[in-house]
Amino acid sequence: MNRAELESIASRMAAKGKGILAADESTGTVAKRFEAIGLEGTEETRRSYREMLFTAPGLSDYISGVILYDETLRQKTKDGEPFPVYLTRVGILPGIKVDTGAKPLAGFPGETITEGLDGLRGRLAEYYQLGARFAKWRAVITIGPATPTQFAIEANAHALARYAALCQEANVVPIVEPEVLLDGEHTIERCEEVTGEVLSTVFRQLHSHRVHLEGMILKPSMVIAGKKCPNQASAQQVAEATVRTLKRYVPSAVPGIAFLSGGQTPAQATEHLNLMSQMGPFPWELTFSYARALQEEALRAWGGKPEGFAAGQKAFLRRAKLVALARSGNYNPQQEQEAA
Ligand code: 5MM
Repeated sequence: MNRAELESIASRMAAKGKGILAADESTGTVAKRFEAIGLEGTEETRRSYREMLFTAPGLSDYISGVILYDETLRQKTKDGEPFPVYLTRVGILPGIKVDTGAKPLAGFPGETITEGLDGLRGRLAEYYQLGARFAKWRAVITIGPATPTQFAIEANAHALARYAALCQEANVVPIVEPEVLLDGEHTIERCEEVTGEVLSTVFRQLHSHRVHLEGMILKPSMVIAGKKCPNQASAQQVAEATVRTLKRYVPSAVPGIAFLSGGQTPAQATEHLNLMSQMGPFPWELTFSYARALQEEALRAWGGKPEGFAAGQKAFLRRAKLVALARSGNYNPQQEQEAA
């Protein structure tokens, strides 16, 4: 493990004024996203969609790193340049999703365990050769009447920590993503309680696995009421509860916290981040690692058509700019009305 290299990559990922684009949707998830615009997911449609995003002019003003999927890491621009080589050339760090998905946890109905540890050491070595400098692993925690169980939290935290240790051994910065789903009827108070328990367990496991905290990024969900909860919290309440929870459970040695958007609308995810940024300074950089909130508008504007390429890039850059402003606390919700 080269601690200096890990720390330098982690601080570039969390660079001020920028954030991370999560474009690591697996084939099945892309198919679901493309369905919304009536497009079939093929290797070529996935490639051209990613090319539209990655080659948006000036993207590196807002984006420090992009999380790729295995297939995408091996694909090329239409000019024949491998995506990780292109991204590196324009000043954006390429990363790679290395988990193989959340699968049912045997004996624990309604809960999942994320798989992908077998063979991970070898895959990380290859990914590093292909240009990846950071990785991502997502654990999924579901809030329900009888979940999450302590066992599921512990099992997922253990897997996250094993993954993180293997990444650092390969000089790859781990993004540690324990997502508490916003699906369900739970209140914001229940989400705060569960998120606290999850973060506390994750950092205990990271410590036990000797993970170098200065060389990792945490990717948490925000503390938010379940989608079906009749009492939806205000944006201010979400920001306060999230910051309070992070202050309680995330060690100050962690250089960056990059939120996932989790199904919030682009405007909500932007506003929440903005409010939190205004509550700083914090011991860690507070930033974003959004997939849906950054891509939703771009996907629709692109529409899967070659003639939609420029419109897709325009919509994408507009949202990336707004989220980057929010990351510095300089976003104004009125900007939602303005065009790119
Ligand atoms: C929670 O999902 C991650 C962040 O995305 P959102 O901002 O949309 O919540 C995201 O990186 C996710 O892990 C990828 O989209 C990959 O998902 P799949 O389901 O394909 O592994």
